[in-house]
Amino acid sequence: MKPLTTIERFVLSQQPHYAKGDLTTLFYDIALSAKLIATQAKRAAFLGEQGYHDSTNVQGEQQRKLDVFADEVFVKVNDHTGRLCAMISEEQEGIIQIPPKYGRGHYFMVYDPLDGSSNIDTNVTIGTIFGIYRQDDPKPVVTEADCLRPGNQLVAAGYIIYGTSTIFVYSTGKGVHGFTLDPEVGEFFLTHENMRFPEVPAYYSLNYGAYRNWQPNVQKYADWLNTTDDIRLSQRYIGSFVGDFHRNLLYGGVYGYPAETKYPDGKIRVLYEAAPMAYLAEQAGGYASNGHGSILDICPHKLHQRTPLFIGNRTLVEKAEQFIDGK
Ligand code: AFP
Repeated sequence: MKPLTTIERFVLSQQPHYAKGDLTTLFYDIALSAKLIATQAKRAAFLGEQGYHDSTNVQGEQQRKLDVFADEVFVKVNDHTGRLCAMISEEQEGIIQIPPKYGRGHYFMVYDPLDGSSNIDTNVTIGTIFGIYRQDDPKPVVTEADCLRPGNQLVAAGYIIYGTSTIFVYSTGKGVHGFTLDPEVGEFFLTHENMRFPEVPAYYSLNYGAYRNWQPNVQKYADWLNTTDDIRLSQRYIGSFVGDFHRNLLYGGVYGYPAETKYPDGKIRVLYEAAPMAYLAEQAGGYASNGHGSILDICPHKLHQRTPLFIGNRTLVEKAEQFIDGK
């Protein structure tokens, strides 16, 4: 039998000797949140937890019941641990302040509790994305100025994919590692150590239904992906960023969500979607761009700012930049 390494043990083993264990414990709490969300997603149909909630989020999107549940889980698991000073969620307009009675930690977390939520009721892959920043001197009230940071200041990022199994993928700047949940014992075990985009990519993932709404240079890039003899790629698009990214990380490829008529600034949010995934992509030997430059260099000027996004194998993302920006 191979050694069984749990996620906490692995995170701990990668920390410097002076670390106090806060980041390790934070990972434990994120893993717990993931287990709760995975369990609820599996039971949603018979618990009456599928379908829409009677609320809309800051983006004006009608929330699904599982969006609301996942967001509540993240808040309730993480707000009282003393590890965080604030949180920012896709589902909430403002900064989630940690109640003073719980004590403020030296990290703040950005997250999308349930990505790809239009897939929930069809039993298709969904995910959670998170990023962690350090806040060395947390004030009593954390402000937007404290939180609006570029992805190149992330100290950790990851995602959880809820598919045929639940997999937790993360990086603390020392490679990208994946852990699969054993649902019977409730533990994440190391299954994918040091994940890297394969050199030869297999897939491209863009929503070709939006082709007519893309700018001509994006259309030319999409045509190149379709027709080039340089490399033979197949098209796969789930409509769940986490799912598309995970497949492309394992087999090589590029995911793109360009600007389009409906989303002139792109659809993907900088702070809690694009930046954490860009951090993972670079740690796995890939790259993420808005078509002009690195996603990790974008310092958002508002919490829910969107961006066009191309992410995956560096060669394919740089090709997008060549078409879009003439680079
Ligand atoms: P939802 O969480 O609202 O389903 O959005 C998911 C997402 O942001 C991303 O995960 C998908 O790749 C993308 O939207 C799908 O959007 P289209 O349906 O426009 O292709």
